[in-house]
Amino acid sequence: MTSATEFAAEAAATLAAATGVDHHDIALVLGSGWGGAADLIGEEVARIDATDIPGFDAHVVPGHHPVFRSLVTPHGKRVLVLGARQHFYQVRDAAKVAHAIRMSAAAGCTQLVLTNGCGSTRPEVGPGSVVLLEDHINFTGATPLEGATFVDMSQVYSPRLRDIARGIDGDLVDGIYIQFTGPQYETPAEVRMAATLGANLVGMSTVLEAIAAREAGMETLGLSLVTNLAAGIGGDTLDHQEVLDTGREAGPRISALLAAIVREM
Ligand code: 8IG
Repeated sequence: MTSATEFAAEAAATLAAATGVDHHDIALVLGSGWGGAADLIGEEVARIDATDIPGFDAHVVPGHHPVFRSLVTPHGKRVLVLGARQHFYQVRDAAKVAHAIRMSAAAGCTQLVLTNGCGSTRPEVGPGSVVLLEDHINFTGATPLEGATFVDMSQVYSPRLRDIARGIDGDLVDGIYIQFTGPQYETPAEVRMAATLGANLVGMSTVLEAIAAREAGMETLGLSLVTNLAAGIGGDTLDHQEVLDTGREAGPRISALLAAIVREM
């Protein structure tokens, strides 16, 4: 066991004690705009402050709530909702970013849904669009893995889970997500670079978490809500309020989509 795995097991033990639920099946990371989904997925069994769990520092970003919720679906599946994403731009430590994912794996989760809000390089895939991640580019220069940990990354985002999502909404498009470190948004030149490299979604999360999930062997789905056209694509400037507004407007629709997906996982 690595020390990261041991620390995750300690966090999972605290989570189990605090929630009274010793095993979860599915973990959800709810990013910008996705926060309403939990209410549709199942009945809340417990809700705890993330900061009560070892490894989760207190931090606040508008639109993010550092709580963990334990849900039970109508089918009896246990869902762990991670509302406390630690962004790389905050902690500058990929192991901290990965800690919630590793805790989920230690708590029993074999499936993971990573959601985010992001920018789009494709004008035809504009604000309000939901995109299924087919692949990603790690542009952070970091990794949560330590030592000679050669994790296969040839199929990060589960084709089976993507098929389930497409079965629910046949209009979902695929996308390739690039994680920048942030917290500044890109320049137009950086967005052109990202597109040249093959990305069409730009963001500041998800990729480092997906790497940790693959290491843990979790079946992973990635869903992006496009909240803005990437810099230089739309002509307008970018601001956080636009992100929040798009998320709020799309919230009910994307929450229903995510709940339907979780039901079939
Ligand atoms: I929401 O345009 C959101 N997050 N890097 N670029 C990057 N992250 C984002 C963006 C964006 N929009």
